[in-house]
Amino acid sequence: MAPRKTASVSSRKAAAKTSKKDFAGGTIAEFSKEDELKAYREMLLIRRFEEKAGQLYGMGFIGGFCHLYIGQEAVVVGMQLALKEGDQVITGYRDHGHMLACGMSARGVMAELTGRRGGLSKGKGGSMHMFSKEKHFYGGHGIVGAQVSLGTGLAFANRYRGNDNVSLAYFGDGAANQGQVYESFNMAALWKLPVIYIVENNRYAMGTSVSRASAQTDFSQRGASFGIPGYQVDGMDVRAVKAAADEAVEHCRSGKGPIILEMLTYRYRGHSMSDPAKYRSKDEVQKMRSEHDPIEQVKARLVEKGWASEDELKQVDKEVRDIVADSADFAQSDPEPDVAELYTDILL
Ligand SMILES: Cc1ncc(C[n+]2csc(CCOP(=O)(O)OP(=O)(O)O)c2C)c(N)n1
Ligand SMILES: [Mg+2]
Repeated sequence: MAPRKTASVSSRKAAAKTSKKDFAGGTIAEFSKEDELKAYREMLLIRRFEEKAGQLYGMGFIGGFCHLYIGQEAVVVGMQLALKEGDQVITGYRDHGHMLACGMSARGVMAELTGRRGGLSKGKGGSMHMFSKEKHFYGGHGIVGAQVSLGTGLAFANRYRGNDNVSLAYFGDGAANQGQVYESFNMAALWKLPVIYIVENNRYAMGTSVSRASAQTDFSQRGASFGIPGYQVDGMDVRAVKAAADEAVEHCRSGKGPIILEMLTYRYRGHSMSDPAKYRSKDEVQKMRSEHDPIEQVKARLVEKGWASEDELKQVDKEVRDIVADSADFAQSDPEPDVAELYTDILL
């Protein structure tokens, strides 16, 4: 993956045009049978978990907001494959996939969605506010763009402590227009902080398409004026994400400062559960699903190479469904937090 030139505006525009058109990718990582199976299982877990969360929401078990990650699974799964113990992850409110990819339990996430005691924030945070110190997951943030400054702070802490951990700050195409993103870019570049900025460009911010909201739609180049390199990545292909992640992690660990990865991805569901999705056609969604689905791509490769039969993959699906069903049962039967919990975990 060669760095894209950042010198000329016209070359940037040309590059953006080509890669946006068809997800024409950069490097593709070589995946062994084990890699493919692992990616398949992890992406499927997120997909099935989100489908179940959607159902529970519809049944009235989940209050407040709930933003599903369906369609974007390859991004977190591919990135996570490049990390080592101690690397940190932070994101916005579309966060269930990130938590599962970090190894947080399906039970803990689902029970938080239903506001139960066994939830990762003891049932007091809900969908947008979950954390795990143990898994180095720092939320779960409802304020668009806030996680970018916080993720930069995590990188600062790593630098200050002299370890070689990196932090991953995920944010959306809409969040990329927030002012604090650029204040963070400036500091990260100035102090060469080990942070990977991952723009999950799913083409919409609520109901507003990227082209309606952004003057410069090639988000990989948003750090150009700070000298931060950036790449566009096929965020629907877990191998492309892994390849980009490997290079980005190496860049940060070796002290070269921040880097931006723009993931070209797509969300199949509405912005949140109450989105009628009138801003795009059903055909657009269907086309993405049938031509670019991240899970179907892995499945097709596994079958084509003879690495797994349809039956073996059905068995994986069953195991994943069992984990999700167990989490849903737990999330409905676990008690709500005690009223006294209203007075704990708060700063006065
Ligand atoms: C500071 C702030 N402004 C506005 C909102 C309302 N809001 C919530 S999500 C959202 C869109 C963000 O879209 P994007 O960054 O593309 O992320 P996506 O939902 O596509 O994952 C907006 C404007 C908010 N939560 N915080
Ligand atoms: Mg978006």
